[in-house]
Amino acid sequence: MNKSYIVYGVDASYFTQKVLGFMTYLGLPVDYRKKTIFVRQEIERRAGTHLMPVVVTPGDEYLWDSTPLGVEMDRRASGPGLWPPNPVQRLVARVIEDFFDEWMTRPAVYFRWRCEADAESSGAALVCDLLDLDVIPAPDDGQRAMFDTLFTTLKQWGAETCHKIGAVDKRAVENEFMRVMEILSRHFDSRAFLLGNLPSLADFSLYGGLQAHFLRDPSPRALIDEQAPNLFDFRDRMKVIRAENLTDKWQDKAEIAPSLLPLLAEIGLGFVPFLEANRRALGAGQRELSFDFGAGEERVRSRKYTESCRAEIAHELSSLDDRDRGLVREILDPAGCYQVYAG
Ligand SMILES: N[C@@H](CCC(=O)N[C@@H](CS)C(=O)NCC(=O)O)C(=O)O
Repeated sequence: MNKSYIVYGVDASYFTQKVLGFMTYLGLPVDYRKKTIFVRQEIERRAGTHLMPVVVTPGDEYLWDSTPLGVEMDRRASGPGLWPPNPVQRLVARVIEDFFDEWMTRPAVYFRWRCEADAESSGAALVCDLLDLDVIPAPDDGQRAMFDTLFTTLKQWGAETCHKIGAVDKRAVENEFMRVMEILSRHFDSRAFLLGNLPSLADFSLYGGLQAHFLRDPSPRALIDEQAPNLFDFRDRMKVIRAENLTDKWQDKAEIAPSLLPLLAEIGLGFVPFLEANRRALGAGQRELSFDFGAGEERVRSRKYTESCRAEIAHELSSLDDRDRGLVREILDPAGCYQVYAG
């Protein structure tokens, strides 16, 4: 029996870096392998998904989906836990984690596939990982044709995906992205993590985005370097943090740092109205919806998975006692982020 957890993914993948980040933090033995086109079919057959990463447990179970994986791996590791113990902080952590997973993936795909320089560096590196190559094959190399074909396919996929998720207008995408990065950088002026005194799953979600995309792809990296430099330190801190070396324990506090409130306001501005519109569209059985992502109405695909994440958070909110729900309301309502989970 394999004693390690095999993680199949690629370096330039948001959720692969998120999962590698929290599994390493938790001290679980990880055997990271590239999900190349040569092993892909078998993994997808066993896991029942084409998405990555996929984790194969020492007991040969095939698991995927980073949020439930975080919960499961947390259960298997004896660490400080990936969620704050305080129900108010935990609920806010879930909202923020979901924002990174479901909304910040939009600029990630946008920069990677719509910005030429980013596609040529990180996009090409991703293709190398998929083909199990160390470098881009030279033009006269026998593997070059396969590289070119896959690269073209992925660029097309990226361009289509940007339209499906409403990440097309450069100004709208960059403006929202940079507002969020600047807020986070200011928050990390005085705090090491997003909530409380230890990293939560929300921190690993942000880490995954930075490590796989925003500090790897040249365009977002240059913007962050200029205007949100604390994110480099945050990424570096998260990369080496190990639960076993920590002397701190989670403090059971309902407190949310004032520097995090602008992030909640930002979530209330774009993501929450999308969650509401998406829910309405799905409720009416519509596969598409119209939404203004900052550059006028666009027709985009409705997203069932995103709605299921919203519903899970709503369920958690409904199971809080009246006092804690009231405290959550005091934090989320002024930001416009309460009703979407309360209804
Ligand atoms: N909800 C999943 C999302 C996984 C996901 O979207 N992975 C991306 C790579 S970062 C992927 O496989 N994309 C390929 C596709 O969308 O077809 C998770 O949290 O793990």
